[in-house]
Amino acid sequence: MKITSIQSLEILDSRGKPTVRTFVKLEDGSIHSSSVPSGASTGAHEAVELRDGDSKRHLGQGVLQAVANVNTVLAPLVVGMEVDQLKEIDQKMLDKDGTGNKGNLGANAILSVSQAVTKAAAYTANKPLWRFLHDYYFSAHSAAFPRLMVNVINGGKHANWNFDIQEFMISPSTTQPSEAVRVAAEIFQQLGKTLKEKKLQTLVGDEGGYSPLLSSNEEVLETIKASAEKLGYSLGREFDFALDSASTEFFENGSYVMKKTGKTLSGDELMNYYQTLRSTYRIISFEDPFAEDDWAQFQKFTAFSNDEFLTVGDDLYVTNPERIRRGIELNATNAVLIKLNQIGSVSETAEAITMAKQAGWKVIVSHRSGETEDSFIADLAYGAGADFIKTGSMSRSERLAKYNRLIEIENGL
Ligand code: 2PG
Ligand code: MG
Repeated sequence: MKITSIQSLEILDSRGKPTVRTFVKLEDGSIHSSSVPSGASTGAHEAVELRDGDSKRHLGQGVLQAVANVNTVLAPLVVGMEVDQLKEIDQKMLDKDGTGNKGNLGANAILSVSQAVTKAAAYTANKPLWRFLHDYYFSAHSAAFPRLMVNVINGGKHANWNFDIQEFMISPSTTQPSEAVRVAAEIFQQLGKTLKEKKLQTLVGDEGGYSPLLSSNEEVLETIKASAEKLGYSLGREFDFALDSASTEFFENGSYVMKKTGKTLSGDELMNYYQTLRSTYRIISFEDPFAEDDWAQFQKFTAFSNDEFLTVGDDLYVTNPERIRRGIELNATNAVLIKLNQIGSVSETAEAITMAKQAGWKVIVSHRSGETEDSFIADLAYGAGADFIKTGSMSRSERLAKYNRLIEIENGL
């Protein structure tokens, strides 16, 4: 079926910042839309998120140029094409952009079309999005439910630097979405009660986790653990801990500057600290434990892990197949974080996932800290058979949209 029109809009994300939503219309009159998210702790090597920079509108954060690029440059290119030619459509857009980082037309513009066209193609194939993604890109593996990584305490840039570590996550052991969501939600609710009893804040950060004034990372992990135990859940049995340090954000002149403790650590010292945390709290996954170009430190940590825990590259790889290839050659990590808007098209994202899987790495599909109600990543995580999905806490509807979508898939809806 042919695409008959494409139109884009400036909408707002969960932080109230502009983002792009694109509508694709097909010959039969059906309309399919998708929206793109936006990060705060972004990697330097990410594809370009085009913002207007004009200080009057939205403090320079408007995306009218990206919207115009969809309406006047990408639409004429793609309208008239068969909707199931997804790789060709993506390639046409990349060629038109002509840069390595989508700096010309904007990754936000290109991805919004890429995602909306993918949803339209799923519709014409009469398949749910996850099955379409699976059959088109990931047929070498089976679709499977990911474990959840649920960010119950927010720190770093997402919570005004209450903690140096950006994300304290719990990961329920079960992969059954409704059960995993229940366990995580119960722990989240109990954690809220515990904080209130201690007369601490229960206001939430960008990803829906609490950000109380606790004194240390250890106290955070201890408080979550105690809350879970109150419900009869034990660490290592019903759930594990995972961390995202987002350490690029506190890397200065070759050292890791911990704002909370006032300590400045070398890569090796930070690595030792992680090891101490791991031995006490059984942490199964360390995301961005080191800065985005600190390849050597990643290599050391991964070698040291002996595959007993995950070293995850987020800002390190920015979902870019070229950087992932380098990581595989260097044995820099044993897992990758996947974010569609870091690279800016669905087909390149699929390539990144496939490459990581072939290397035997674990794959974690992720949201951004600025999100919309679009639940594309839930279908992607299941269709690709990703090992984990990371999509925030058990509050804020833009986070729950993804968890709720997994429950729909589980129930065949
Ligand atoms: C991360 C993400 C999502 P942001 O660092 O993994 O949790 O944050 O979208 O701000 O880059
Ligand atoms: Mg991260």
